[in-house]
Amino acid sequence: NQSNNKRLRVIGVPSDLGQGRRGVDMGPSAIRYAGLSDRLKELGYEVQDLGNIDVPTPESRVQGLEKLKYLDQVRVVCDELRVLVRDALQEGFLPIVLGGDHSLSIGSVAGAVEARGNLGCIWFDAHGDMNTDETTPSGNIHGMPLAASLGLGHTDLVSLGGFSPKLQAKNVVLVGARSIDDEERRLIRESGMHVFTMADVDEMGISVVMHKAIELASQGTKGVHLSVDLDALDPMYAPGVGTAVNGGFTYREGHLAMEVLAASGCVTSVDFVEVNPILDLQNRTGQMAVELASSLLGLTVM
Ligand code: HAR
Ligand code: MN
Ligand code: MN
Ligand code: MN
Repeated sequence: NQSNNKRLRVIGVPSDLGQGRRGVDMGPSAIRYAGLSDRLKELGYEVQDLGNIDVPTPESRVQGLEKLKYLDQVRVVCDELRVLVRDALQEGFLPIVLGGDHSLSIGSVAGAVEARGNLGCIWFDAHGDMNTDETTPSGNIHGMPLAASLGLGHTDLVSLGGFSPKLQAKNVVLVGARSIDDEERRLIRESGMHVFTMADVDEMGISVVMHKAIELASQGTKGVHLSVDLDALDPMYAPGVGTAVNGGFTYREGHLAMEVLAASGCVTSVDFVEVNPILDLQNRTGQMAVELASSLLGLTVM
């Protein structure tokens, strides 16, 4: 349980293999430079930073004619991350994974489930990340990690760790969605996973949405993997992302979401992904990731 785990392990994944806009490979540096470790130490945590996984630079690879871009490399990176996340949990740490593009979550989810068993998943994202090799409009694997975790898509992505699916749709909750491809929408509906769109957040308020999300993700599970795509936030607060979509969370909605999660103590592993310092304004998005992590891990005002 998060609330009594005072040991954190940071794992950087400097990958931009899963998407088209270069620069997201510098995300882990940007988040570290915004002061992640110090902030978490101030909250009373022991913080171990493992540094970065080795990720090949696209320029050093020949991109074949295959439909899924850099599939082999993405799989190798995700598999390495799977082992590190699994080991962190087994050694009593809460893993904090820094991205890097969202394809890495195929690995973090796999490792978290391997270590803990049945897990729920809360996925903050403007997008669905529910494309498969058959539905992808782009060939970018960062549009597929949630599908892969639910057992949908290319076998190389689905079979990581030798088991599938990683997650059960009834315990998966997407929050903040506002840009879903038509085919993705069909897959989301057929899967039975839960979605709270930005329209739902507008109607119900983020507090109600989060309480519902936590209940769904926690039902019969041994914890919750939280995956935070910074593009869930409005570009005003997180401009440094490759695929920005207007109409996202305000600063306070983002923080209240984390604060409700903190109070519940349900989160057992977490990713912060898609931070792209090249597109950012003075590391605002890296800073946002650090502040969200602080709220998630229990920064209290009073
Ligand atoms: N749905 C589109 C695709 O599959 C766009 C992917 C979105 N990019 C992300 N994912 N940042 O959250 O290519
Ligand atoms: Mn790179
Ligand atoms: Mn995403
Ligand atoms: Mn996204």
